[in-house]
Amino acid sequence: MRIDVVTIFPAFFDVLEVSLLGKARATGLLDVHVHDLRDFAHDRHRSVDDTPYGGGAGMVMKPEPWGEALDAVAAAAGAARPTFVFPSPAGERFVQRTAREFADLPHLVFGCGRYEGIDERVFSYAATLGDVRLVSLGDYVLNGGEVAAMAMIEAVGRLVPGVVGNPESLVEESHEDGLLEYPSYTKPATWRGYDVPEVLLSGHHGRVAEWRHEQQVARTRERRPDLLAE
Ligand code: JEH
Repeated sequence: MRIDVVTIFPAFFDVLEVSLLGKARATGLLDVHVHDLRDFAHDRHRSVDDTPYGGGAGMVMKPEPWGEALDAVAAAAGAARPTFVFPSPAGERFVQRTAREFADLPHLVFGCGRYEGIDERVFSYAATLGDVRLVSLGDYVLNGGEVAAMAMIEAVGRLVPGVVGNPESLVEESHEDGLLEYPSYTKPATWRGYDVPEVLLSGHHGRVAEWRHEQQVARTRERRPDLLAE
């Protein structure tokens, strides 16, 4: 899978080298290219923002550098039409299903906005080059698209076959029952006065499975009742 990122803060993506995905990049499973939007701004100050038409607070990202940047990544990718992903507080929610969908695509381009966002015409233009998705990480306000793009790249990247070391853990995830996970323990059996639940030491696989499921339901009711409603 090829991933391009367009941003005014390329350094945000340096950590991709050290994370779980760093190895996948080294082996060529993930081909990630990060581009500085300012390289596509040609005025003396390499401006990427301007005041909003109609008034209002803050600045909006200018369309011209975005147009050039998107042309460049689309051309570099060749014939196939990429999927442009713009992290946005006004986007559809990014969920595990979205990650699975993106993991099946050959080419993702993440467009990271800053300020109050990107001139709306950029999304219309991108739609002439490929598919366009505006996607939100969640219902809270970030300062830009970079942190959201990073989370999405990690969620998508680990689903690409060969990227995650243990494919068994992915199989387990695909059998998700819509409940929170059960609690996990490892040695020692007693630590600072806290004991591992007796049932886990019992060797009764049936009782362990039953206990874990009860834990899942109880925690889901307590922490995420919205999941039980579905
Ligand atoms: C934020 C891309 C580009 C900040 C505020 C506003 C909210 C009401 N989950 C996410 N949160 N924020 C982003 C995101 C994702 N994905 C995100 C971005 C950009 C993604 C620039 N910014 C900063 C930014 C305007 N407010 C949005 N509104 C619903 C709370 C109030 C207005 C726009 C852009």
